[in-house]
Formats: sequence, C-alpha cells, structure tokens
Amino acid sequence: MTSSEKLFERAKQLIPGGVNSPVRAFRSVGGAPFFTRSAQGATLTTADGRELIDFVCTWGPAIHGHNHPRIKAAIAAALERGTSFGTPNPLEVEMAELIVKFFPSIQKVRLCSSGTEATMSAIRLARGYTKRDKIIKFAGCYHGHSDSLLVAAGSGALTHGHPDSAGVPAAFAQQTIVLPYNDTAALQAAFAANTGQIACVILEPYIGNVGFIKPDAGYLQFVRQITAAHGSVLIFDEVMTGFRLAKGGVQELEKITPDLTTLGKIIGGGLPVGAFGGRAEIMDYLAPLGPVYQAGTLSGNPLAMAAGIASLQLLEELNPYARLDALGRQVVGAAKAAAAAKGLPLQAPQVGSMFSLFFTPTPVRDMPTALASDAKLFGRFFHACLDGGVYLPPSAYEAWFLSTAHEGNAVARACEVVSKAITSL
Ligand code: HOZ
Repeated sequence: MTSSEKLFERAKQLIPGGVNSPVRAFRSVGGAPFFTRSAQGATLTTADGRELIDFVCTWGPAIHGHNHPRIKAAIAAALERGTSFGTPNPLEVEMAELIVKFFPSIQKVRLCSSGTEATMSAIRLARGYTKRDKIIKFAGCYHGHSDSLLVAAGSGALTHGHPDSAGVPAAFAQQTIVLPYNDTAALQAAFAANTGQIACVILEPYIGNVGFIKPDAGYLQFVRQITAAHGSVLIFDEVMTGFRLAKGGVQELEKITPDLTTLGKIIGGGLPVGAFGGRAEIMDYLAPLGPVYQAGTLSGNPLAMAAGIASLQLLEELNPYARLDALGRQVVGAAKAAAAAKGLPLQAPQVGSMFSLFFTPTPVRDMPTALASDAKLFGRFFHACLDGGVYLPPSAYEAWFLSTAHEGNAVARACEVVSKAITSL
C-alpha cells in the first residue's frame, strides 16, 4: 500500500468519504485521491513522493503558484503580531481599500471567512433590502453550500449526483427559481410570472462550476438591464473569477456594474476568506447599521488579510493577465491539436487562466450541454494525465486553473502530457 492509500484508509474511518470537501474525492473519475505533503510553485508533492503539475491551484486561490515567498513572508510577519484579535484590525481596512480600488461597483465591503458565507450573506442582504423572498439562480452555477443555493447546483453537488441536496427544506427551495443559463427568454418569463417578488438574481458571470462556460454575446448585459428594470439586486458571484480573469473580475471584462459582488479565494492568498460588497445604499442594511444580521469570529482574520493583501499587491505589480492568457491558450491549443489529430470531438472554452475540456461535439453553453459531454472518457483522460504527472480537477464538471508559476517548464511538460493522454484515449 502506498502512503496515500494508507492515509485514505485511515481517513475513511473517521471522515465521511475520507475527504473534507467532496470535490477532492475521485469517485466520479474512479480510484482514490492522493494526499499532498507539500506544494511549491506549479507542483504538488504527494505523500508518496510524486511530483505533479497542478491544474487545480487549490481550486483558484494560487494564482501566483503555491507557497509564493512574498505571501509566505506576509503571513510570517502577521503571525508575529498574533493570529486573531476579535477586534477590528488595520489589515482589514487595507484589504477593503484594495477591493474597492479594483472593483468600482463595490463602494462598501464586508469580509467573512469563505465564499459560501459571502454568497449566503449577499442573498440575505438582497432579501432584506428589497423586502422580497424569491431569488433566481441558474442551473449549474454553484454558490457555496447554503440552503437556498443548493438547488440545481454545480461543482461537487453535481459531480456526485446531488445537484438538489438532501436536507434543504422544500419551503426554502421553493423560494429559489432555477433557470437555464444563457437563456434570455426564460429570464424574461420568470420576471413576468413573479413581478415584484424577485429579491435578486445571482450568477457566476462566467460559470466555473459545471466546467468553464462563457456567456453568449449580450447575455450579461440583458441580465443587468432586466434586474434593474424590476428593482431586483444583481449579484455577481466572482469568488472564482474575481482578481483571476482581470483585477476587476468579469465585470471589468464585460463592463457591467452589478449591485453586489461576492469574492473569496485569491483575496485570501490561500487562507480562508470571503467578502461581499457593492452599492453603499444596500451594504448599509447590514448590522450594526441596518437590520440584516451577519457576523463571524474570524472575519477579517489578520493572517488571511496579510496573505490576501500580498497576493493582490503582487497582481497589481505584475499585471500578469496577458501572460496567464497565453498559458491558457497554450494548454487548450495543445489539447485541441491532439483531439483534432485523433478525430475526437472536443470543446475547450477558455478565458485567461480558467478553462475546461469537454469531450463533446456540441458547443457547451449551459448545464445540459455540459452534461452531454462524455464524463467516462474524461475519467480515462484524467487518469492518463495523472499517470503522466499532471493533476487535473477530478471531475468533468470543474474548471482548470493556471498560475504564473506554470510558465516555462511546467506548461511545456503539461502540454506534452495532455496531448499524449488525448492520443491514448
Ligand atoms: N468552487 C470550488 C470547486 N468548484 C469549491 C471547492 C470545494 O468545494 O472544496
């Protein structure tokens, strides 16, 4: 038995499924997950001593690669001053200033400890502000694991066959209207059937949780226009895309001003964090100013703030987005060339350092077209890559992530492995 196998056996005795987040399990691709001993740059070192080029990047945060010296130094310096205060601390203010600087739609921001908290709180805030109960979400979008949002959810919920989670009271789920993404007529009909009742529309503007999916031209503009016309709060969930596809996220790329935005991942530099922010008039509904309650012992935690500030400062200094896009194109280009040579149908939507490979002849523009891709073939592809030393998200329905640390050898080697794996299918 390998060290990872032994650890997994021990974990399964005590931790449901042996993992602390279902996306880490290999159940949909087959086999057992490896355990990671350490990570540096673009590479994970497993408990078995294998080195793997990592296309998961801790599910998004590691845009500068793992264990970046500047982020490590910032955490070490913060550690000297203490790990948690339970009072306001100066780093929270610095973080808020950075977020507001790069996201012009955010006038005020509240920091919390995870993306789930951010989206859950943004929904409550939208309901409190509008005094309406119903919300609209889109099939395949994943906004964390709070009750109202675990309906037709993507990510691990979809991967493991529970897009409508058990344990969510029917009365809660009834308040969530689920629509197909990229379908303007469905959105129009939902507003017409629920006039004056929709508190908010929440979406991942570019979906990253049913694989990576881009909006049709004009779709996001339509969503902005119809929400404004109906007095509903538009929430962009940029937990994955914020600071990753551009400093100002998808809203910068698409030139759209949502009312609220949720953030996480990169703004914690690899430590637990979340944030939601937007128009001051809405944000001031939050306690202690307003009637919508939201709180957290570790919110604005000084270690997470220090790591996140270092990560954002690096982005500001390096402006790496063109470089990251070139890396994304390189991997997707290699995969497409190998698939074309083999006559294998492949869709590979990509923006910057986020992309997915779907084995299907049909362009992927929503959850049903993503689900029509060949997930079994993806499982074989996943294992061929893993055998070759490249770790992909262990699901056909997750986005891949790149970091600046992939430049050079890592990306060249990964392209070779991905191409060879496709050829072997
Ligand atoms: N959004 C992440 C994956 N799609 C979440 C990671 C997790 O659930 O652990």
